[in-house]
Amino acid sequence: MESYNTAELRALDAKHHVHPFTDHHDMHRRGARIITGADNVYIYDSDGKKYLDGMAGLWCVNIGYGRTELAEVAKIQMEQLPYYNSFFQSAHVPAIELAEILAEVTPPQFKRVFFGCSGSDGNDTVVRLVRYYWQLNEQPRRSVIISRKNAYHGSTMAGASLGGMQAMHAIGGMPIPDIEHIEQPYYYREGGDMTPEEFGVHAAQSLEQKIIELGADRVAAFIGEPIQGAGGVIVPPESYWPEIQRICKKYDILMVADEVICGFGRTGEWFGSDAYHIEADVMTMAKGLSSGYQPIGAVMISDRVAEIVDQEGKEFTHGYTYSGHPVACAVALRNVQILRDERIIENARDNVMNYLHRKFLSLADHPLVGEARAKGFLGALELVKDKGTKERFDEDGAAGVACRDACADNGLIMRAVGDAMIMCPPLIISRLQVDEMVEKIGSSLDQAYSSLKGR
Ligand code: PXG
Repeated sequence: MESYNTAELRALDAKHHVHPFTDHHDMHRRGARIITGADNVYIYDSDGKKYLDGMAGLWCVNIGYGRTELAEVAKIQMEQLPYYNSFFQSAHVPAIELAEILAEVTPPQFKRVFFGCSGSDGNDTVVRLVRYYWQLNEQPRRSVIISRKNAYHGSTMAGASLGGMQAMHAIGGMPIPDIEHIEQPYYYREGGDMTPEEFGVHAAQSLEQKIIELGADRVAAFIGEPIQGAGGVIVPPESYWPEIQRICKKYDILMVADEVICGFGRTGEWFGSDAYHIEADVMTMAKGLSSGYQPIGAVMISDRVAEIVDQEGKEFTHGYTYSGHPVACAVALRNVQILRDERIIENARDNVMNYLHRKFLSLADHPLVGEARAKGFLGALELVKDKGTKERFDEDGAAGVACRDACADNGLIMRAVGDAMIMCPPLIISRLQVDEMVEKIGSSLDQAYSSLKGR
């Protein structure tokens, strides 16, 4: 194994490298974790320490690490055609083939796709696309897009504006005009005395209230993640999406499913839209599209919305240099073929998912855990001081950080969202590896619990 000088790498990192969403002072005081290799569900740092990656990278490495076929197709594609664009009436084979397979694996209303490089630029595409759609339909006043508080749709101006993260808006100039936010279906914290089913309908009805307040003739689209990921794995009650769907249909509003996390098997189905029977008009995808092996995103366009490309003499004035990048497309194509041909999603759902749920949900017995919830290969633990009152530890996020750090010490990567601990492992995780993950979470909870009690 190659050896690294961790101290030197950390010093260089501190000197030159600006990280996303990072408190640099804190990171450099502790020393950045420098990841140097990965295989299957494990990653390795520069000191040779092994971690089970309970976050699949950043919610993306669905097929797991170490699939050398993906490296091979990248090499072959780079040698043959490393770059060409798809502007000005040109195309290339990887983009054409990827578009075809995406039409096959996505819900039946989708036959067209627009490529980008990430989920964020995909949602910028969405904003422009749905507004353009209504312009073509001679309803240009329909420009408002309704999203939800605590949603995450990316970090570009449009993505962060669609997102409902107050800290991101606080930087200024956000949200951009004509973006509105409604309630989220967060039952544990906001359900009050309602049953989950009552609350699901109630939360969805804040969409109808907002439409009435704005006037339906102003509303272009609603956008939502089938399950909010970065917001803390908010699994909606089963009554939520049918009510959202009913409202969108009633007011003729486009439904946009942000499948950046939920897509490509995360929920146990190919798409979150399949899991919740959402009939989306537009779908944003990234992450699992290439399992993170290449940066690529895509926006699926339904037959209804396809008039934006089907009108003669009209042009959707939008595109990126790397829209449909041949290497990224070739790698994504092979990734989707592997998911399909090896039946990775179906095997994960049929052989591991229920076992994972049983094990993970049993963590609810721990004194620190107010609620454990899971759907597909996503899960969250709400950490509380008092299970009965749901009271948090004094400093918001303290329990999450304590537990996340204990996990890392124990060789497990988990993400803390405030006081929720998140898991999102590669879909190839085995039952044995589930045991290992849940055991490590259990001992990390014990350690976090004793350190928090001692404060
Ligand atoms: N939509 C959703 C639902 C996402 O989760 C994006 C869009 C933006 O994708 P890109 O590829 O531009 O990052 C995301 C990304 C976190 C975290 O801390 C989550 C994301 C990205 C970075 C961090 O949980 N999700």
